[in-house]
Amino acid sequence: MKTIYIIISVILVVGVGGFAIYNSNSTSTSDDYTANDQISKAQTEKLIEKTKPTQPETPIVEKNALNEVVYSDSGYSPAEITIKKGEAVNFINKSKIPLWTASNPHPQHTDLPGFDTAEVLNRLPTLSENFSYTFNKVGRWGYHNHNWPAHTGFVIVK
Ligand SMILES: [Cu+2]
Repeated sequence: MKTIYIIISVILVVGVGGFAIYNSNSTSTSDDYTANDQISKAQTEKLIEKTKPTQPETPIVEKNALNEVVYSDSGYSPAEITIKKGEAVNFINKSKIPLWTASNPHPQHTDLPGFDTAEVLNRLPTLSENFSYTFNKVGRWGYHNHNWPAHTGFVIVK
């Protein structure tokens, strides 16, 4: 008879204890679930970030970068610009005289034939007229304003 009481009390202890453990586990499990859920979202975002194709963000820059040289009464700025082959340079005229950008040497313009505002426009450049030239030949090209040859610059094409 005593044995039955012992068995029953053992069952009760185990049962109550087990229920208590189950309860505490289920509470913490739901907390853990939320935490895990947030972590897994963050991890998923990281994974998505990592698995993104590693292409350059702006491949357009390669070919169509805005290479700008401003010409003022004090000359070309920047006086030296480095670009990639196939890119264009925009010469912006903010001076008081017409800008006739042309390849060195002055006055022949033969270092880079064709790099000559008047030749490209097939007329003389007018006042405050801008000029864009695409460089398809690698090199260090010196140029000047044909209307003011002391003002010079370089385009380095790589
Ligand atoms: Cu010249």
